[in-house]
Amino acid sequence: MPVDLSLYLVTDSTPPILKGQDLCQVVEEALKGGVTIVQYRDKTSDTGVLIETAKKLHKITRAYDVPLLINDRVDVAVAVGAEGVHLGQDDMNISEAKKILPENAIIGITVASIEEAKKAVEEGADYLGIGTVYATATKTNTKGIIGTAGTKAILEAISDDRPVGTVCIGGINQSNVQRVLYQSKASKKGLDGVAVVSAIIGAEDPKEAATTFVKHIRSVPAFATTPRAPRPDEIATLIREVPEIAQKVAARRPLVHSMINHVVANFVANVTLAIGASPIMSLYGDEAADLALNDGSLVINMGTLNEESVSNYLKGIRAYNERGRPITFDPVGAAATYIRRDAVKQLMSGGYFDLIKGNEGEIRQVFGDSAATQRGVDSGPSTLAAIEKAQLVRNLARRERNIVLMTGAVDYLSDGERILAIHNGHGYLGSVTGTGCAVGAISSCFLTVHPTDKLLAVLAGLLMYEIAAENAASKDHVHGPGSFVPAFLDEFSSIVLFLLSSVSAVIAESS
Ligand code: 3NM
Ligand code: MG
Repeated sequence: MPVDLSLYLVTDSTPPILKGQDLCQVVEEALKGGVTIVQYRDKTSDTGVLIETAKKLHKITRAYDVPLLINDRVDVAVAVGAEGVHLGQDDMNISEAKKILPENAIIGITVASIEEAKKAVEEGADYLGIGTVYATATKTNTKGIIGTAGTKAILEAISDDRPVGTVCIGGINQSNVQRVLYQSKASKKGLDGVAVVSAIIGAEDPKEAATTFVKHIRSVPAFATTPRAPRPDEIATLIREVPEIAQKVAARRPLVHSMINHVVANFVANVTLAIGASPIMSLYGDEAADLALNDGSLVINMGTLNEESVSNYLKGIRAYNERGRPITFDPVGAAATYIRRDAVKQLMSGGYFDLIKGNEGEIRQVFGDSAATQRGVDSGPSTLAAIEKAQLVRNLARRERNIVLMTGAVDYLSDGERILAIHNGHGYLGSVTGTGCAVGAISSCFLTVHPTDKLLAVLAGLLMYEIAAENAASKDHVHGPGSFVPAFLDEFSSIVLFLLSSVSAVIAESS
């Protein structure tokens, strides 16, 4: 009978996580909430205590018809008649464990690399625990953080081998679980489930925590999208669809919540108004839950990072992911400093971004290219050839199952299937601060009104923006970046006014 790995609870006996609660009680609550398999993991207790606790746990798990596995200690599993074991790379190997355990015992093993995974599959493991996905306080002596990208690489490497179960482990919580499962499904073989310690064992209410996990695991994430294969006349078709999307923004006036740097906040708020949307500039994470109730989206722009920024952004990500509202991530200066590189890692593991937008250095850093460098937050000289840029945005979008926009003299946009190179814009955009950041806010508006084709949504916003810049730059009274800014805002809002008047014309015609 196949084992249901969808919500795999791993116990932890350390006092800080258990907060003085009784382990058996916590496990029973979690089972009530819908945990599908339990691993008793206790690295410190003596054998007598291990057996005694395992017996108690087994009585409980059996009442819920859920398998109990024992971490590491094959002897304890045999002594209590548990359904199986979970082995680490330094524990007894699979063939030795098989000699001791009953024939139908479940054997799982921790793997951190493709080599370990391949070997475990060959040796007959029933499932793999892939990790460490995200940094976690629960286990610090891990081999390394592999992220969703490393998880996906392992899944892909074993996809044509003998079928085995797969779960991932390390830092999985209610904010990132949907994203982790969703992104794993970009591989031929997606994950069967997630393994969780602290997000259930350490929860205020373990039953409720498990119930919420089950809800997230079973439902299609609100941000789910299917990249569209190019149609025969894709470019022309997309361009034809652009004005309608722009009209939708002007007609709906979505809210754009910008967690943005203080250098460009004023300019970005003005551009947001000019497009016909409502801006709110708030860096206060606790406000995000309320703001996410609106018809709107979030922009995270880490241009002026400080020691509180990341925790505020994470609150924002959680609130908007939970509501299924779009999030745009603008990793400003991502490669410039250690602090920023670390912030990118934390934010990328904090939830799902519908759009990642950045310059070449930033996108390379987010992709994990160690050669990425940045002197400051402005875009440095380009070092990639056009084809490499196109591949980079496509590969990142494919990996993250989202949209990636890499800005530059030519902008590259991809949803993992289609790749567009956009040549519009004007040199003045590069001489005024905030013009790149404003693209994040614009894109967010467009994602809000047109979630069904996110690539088209971002394209529509970008084209409108860059064509407004071209028109503004061609005005007689525009001589440089100073006179360009007001002309650009004028041009932008007059395009929007034009679109709005044609919306009412369409409504009038059809009524
Ligand atoms: N094994 P939490 S990470 C038990 O990488 C364990 O093999 C890991 O705890 C591995 O859900 C881990 O609290 C702890 O982050 C996971
Ligand atoms: Mg072990």
